[in-house]
Amino acid sequence: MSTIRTTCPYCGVGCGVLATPGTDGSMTIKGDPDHPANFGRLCSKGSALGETLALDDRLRHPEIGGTRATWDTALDLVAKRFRETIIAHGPDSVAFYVSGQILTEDYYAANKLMKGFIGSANIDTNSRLCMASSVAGHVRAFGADTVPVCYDDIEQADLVVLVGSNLAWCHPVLFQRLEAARETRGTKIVVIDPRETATCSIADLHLAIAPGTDVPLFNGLLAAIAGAKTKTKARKFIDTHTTGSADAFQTARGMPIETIAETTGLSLVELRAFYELFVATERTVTIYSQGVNQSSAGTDKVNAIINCHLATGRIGTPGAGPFSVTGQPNAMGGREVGGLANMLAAHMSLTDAEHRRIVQSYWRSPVIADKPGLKAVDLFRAVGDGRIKALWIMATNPVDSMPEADTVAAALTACPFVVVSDVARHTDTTKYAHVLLPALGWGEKDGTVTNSERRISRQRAFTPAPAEARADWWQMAEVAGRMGFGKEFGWTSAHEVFVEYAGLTAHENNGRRDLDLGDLATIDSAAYDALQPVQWPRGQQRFFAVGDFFTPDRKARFVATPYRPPALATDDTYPFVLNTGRVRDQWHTMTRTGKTARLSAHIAEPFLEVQRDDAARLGLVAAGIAQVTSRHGQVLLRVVVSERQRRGSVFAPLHWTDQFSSQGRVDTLIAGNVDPVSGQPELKAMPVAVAPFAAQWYGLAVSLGMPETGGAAYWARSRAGVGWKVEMAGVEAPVDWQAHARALAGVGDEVSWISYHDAPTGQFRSCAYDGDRLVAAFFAARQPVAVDRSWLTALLGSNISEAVERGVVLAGRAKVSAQNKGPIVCVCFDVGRDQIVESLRGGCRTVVDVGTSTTAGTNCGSCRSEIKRLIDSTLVATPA
Ligand SMILES: Nc1nc2c(c(=O)[nH]1)N[C@H]1C(S)=C(S)[C@@H](COP(=O)(O)OP(=O)(O)OC[C@H]3O[C@@H](n4cnc5c(=O)[nH]c(N)nc54)[C@H](O)[C@@H]3O)O[C@H]1N2
Ligand SMILES: Nc1nc2c(c(=O)[nH]1)N[C@H]1C(S)=C(S)[C@@H](COP(=O)(O)OP(=O)(O)OC[C@H]3O[C@@H](n4cnc5c(=O)[nH]c(N)nc54)[C@H](O)[C@@H]3O)O[C@H]1N2
Ligand code: SF4
Ligand SMILES: [Mo]
Repeated sequence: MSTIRTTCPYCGVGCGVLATPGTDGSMTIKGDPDHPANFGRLCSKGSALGETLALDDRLRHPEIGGTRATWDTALDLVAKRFRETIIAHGPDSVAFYVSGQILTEDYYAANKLMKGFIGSANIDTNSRLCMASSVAGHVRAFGADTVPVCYDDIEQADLVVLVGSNLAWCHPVLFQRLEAARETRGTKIVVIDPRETATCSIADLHLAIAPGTDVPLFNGLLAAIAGAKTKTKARKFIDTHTTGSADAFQTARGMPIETIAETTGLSLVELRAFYELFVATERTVTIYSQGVNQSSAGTDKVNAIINCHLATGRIGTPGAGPFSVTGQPNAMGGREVGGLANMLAAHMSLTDAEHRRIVQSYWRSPVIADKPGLKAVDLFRAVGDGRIKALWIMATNPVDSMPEADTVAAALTACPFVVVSDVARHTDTTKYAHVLLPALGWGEKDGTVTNSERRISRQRAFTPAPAEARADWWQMAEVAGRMGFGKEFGWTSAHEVFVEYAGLTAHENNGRRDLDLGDLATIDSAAYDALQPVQWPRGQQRFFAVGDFFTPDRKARFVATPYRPPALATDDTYPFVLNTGRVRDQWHTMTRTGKTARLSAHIAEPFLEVQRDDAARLGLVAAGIAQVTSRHGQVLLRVVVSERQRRGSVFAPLHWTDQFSSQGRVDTLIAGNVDPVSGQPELKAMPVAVAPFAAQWYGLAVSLGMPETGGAAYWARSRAGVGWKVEMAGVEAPVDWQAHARALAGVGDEVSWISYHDAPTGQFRSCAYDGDRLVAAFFAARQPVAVDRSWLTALLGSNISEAVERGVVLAGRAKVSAQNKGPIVCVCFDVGRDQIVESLRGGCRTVVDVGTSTTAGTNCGSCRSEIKRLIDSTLVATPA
């Protein structure tokens, strides 16, 4: 088989991928040098895609009530239960909850079935947790959900402002493009984020803003712009192409700069430095992401940013504009088809009678939804209180990713009928399904996705589907057919769905709507298969340089944005603000990235990052365990003490689930407070209490088999080397350590154990050998176990015959320091922190030096910002 061109299934950068199957069943993954998103680059997650294709824990067959069923039986049951529920309780008693990770074709099918045939708008998506505030802000300002800029602009800008975006970890290839542009043109970079993130490694200015205070910061900027000697170009843009500036300026001027400083926690010097830089730099791009969107003032934050671009006329020209980067691979495609509960389809509005007529006539549908459906948080509340009685969840894991996650789980328990379409058999959501439908995964499915810059790319199949897995659009179409709508859902291929969708975007359009894919509506199946990445609108990279917005008067709207603090304030009981987000090498709920040892080597546990003084005051020790509680729930997380947090703020990743940890689901803590315009929940500012967890013992187990967790209060399991690793902490120590070690390891009784036990100090160590081969090891202590994890996992599965060496392993100490890698920084070449620090001691001074000496950072480049940070901290500590 030859090389297949496809698109990465992770983030919204939408990198082109070349997949080449080997004769041994392996898959070689490379960046596509011809794809205009990445020009051959891939980040750590993209590079490791070949390792996530293993079929273990795939959902292979439909199941009803946990028992294997045929597709016919399962689909009949879904159709029957949905139909019966609608007949008895009306169309609004059913709902779909879908995802920015399904393809445009899947999304189109789901949206068409719900809004045009069932006749309800109760279809919402995880994009509600992700892009809803950007969508709402765009619609308020531009009259449509239009992204005005493209990736080239990042390279052509002289100033890039990153607001609530950890681009280095979350859009790594865009970060690399920015980094490269900065090398050549000296781009200034400002990062606005309460935390010091990896992205700050290239920042000229980092504004460690108080959580949730972006609106006053940007209001202050707007006032500074208004007060600056007005440039005629900007004045002309405001006068000709916008309305509402007076109101917005007045609101912006309402807060004196001293109050802004106090509110944001920034100094006057910092504020002025930022404002002067912005005012002076014509070519400015403002990139923003979840620090903006996931807020109870998310839509205002978006408009406060857009206001500053309108006021300077910096929009739609090379190197200038507000840029909301999308999270998921098809977040943009979902917005295009209209997958949100408050949209209709193809950038048309539910509340516009003319739009409804256009869509209904095209769909030839019996009904058309005429009012917005329930948005995610309300949707699950309606499931919980019985208003929604049948729910179909597709390609998302709400039991982990929704706020008030335990309430979501309870709602699913109470719901009479839950269907889940997924690729994984075991997730925290599949547990609650009455019917499980196996979906095609990446590399098996076929269709299109749209990236952050409106570029449509093909995902192509290059490997056969496991067992009976079928495409998501096919599942939707089959159920539609069985509900009696077969005529309008008779597609036989993704191509047929795509051209129908493209036709809708062009239907009665005549230039009135931004989204028009008319020229793709007639492509044949061969042209669809060969489709090159295309940006819309065709032949135009940008929007709005000369105004012509999608509002009735074709003018953009300034929106006055008075400051509202986060929905919940801290108090004596819950004195810390919990911020949540992503780590470099994991993707959301880890159903795919958690399968690879390489991606798990970077960060293998759910953690809480705490500022040093806060940690000292709370009695938290580095690598100890913290108990974090809120009004909604409780979690246990590994403590990371750092200088990179603000005082009073703590950070935890969203990724860990019950599949990988004992109590790592951070969304159990978070209240479902939403932005009043977008309905997007506040996921970055939850008051919590933090206390040390009184662990009496800590344990570390590695094993070739999947180790048990032995009932420890805290555990986190990950792939490691050729096997597994479990970290543990507990209150009551096991009575018989040796029996405990055996029970954990899961490697059978045939192995021989070498152990060391020092009861008075609570030290227990034990290694299991099968002949010469190290097959498991268990270390326990009263303090966090101090063993180099990467050294130990590298030994797992290898032959160790010398008594001396076995003694070294049992002692948990690497023999020579060169073997000590420390925590892995570069996952491509398995280079650890200690090796990098060693190379710095050996004279390396730059990221390039370190790369030459250790190979770290020379493949995907995702770790270069961390290497930079190590250089900064190490060289300051040990000057040459
Ligand atoms: N590695 C990896 N990459 C991913 C993903 C993944 O799971 N893993 N997921 C993808 C998806 S779906 C998305 S949506 C994107 C998200 O990409 P990002 O939005 O870049 O990622 P997050 O870590 O969620 O949050 C960004 C930053 O917002 C900051 N922040 C918190 N509160 C505030 C505030 O009040 N103001 C400001 N200015 N900043 C604040 C946080 O400290 C955090 O560093 O990433 C995509 N890329
Ligand atoms: N606290 C907190 N919570 C958050 C966030 C945060 O920053 N903080 N971020 C929010 C954001 S921005 C997002 S996007 C969400 C993400 O949250 P989720 O969408 O819940 O996370 P995923 O793990 O991506 O879930 C995708 C599911 O679909 C399955 N899947 C993968 N491919 C396919 C396919 O082709 N078809 C089907 N049917 N299934 C498939 C996967 O196995 C997995 O179970 O989390 C949100 N929740
Ligand atoms: S930046 Fe990384 S995760 Fe995002 S699309 Fe590119 S390779 Fe995939
Ligand atoms: Mo997202």
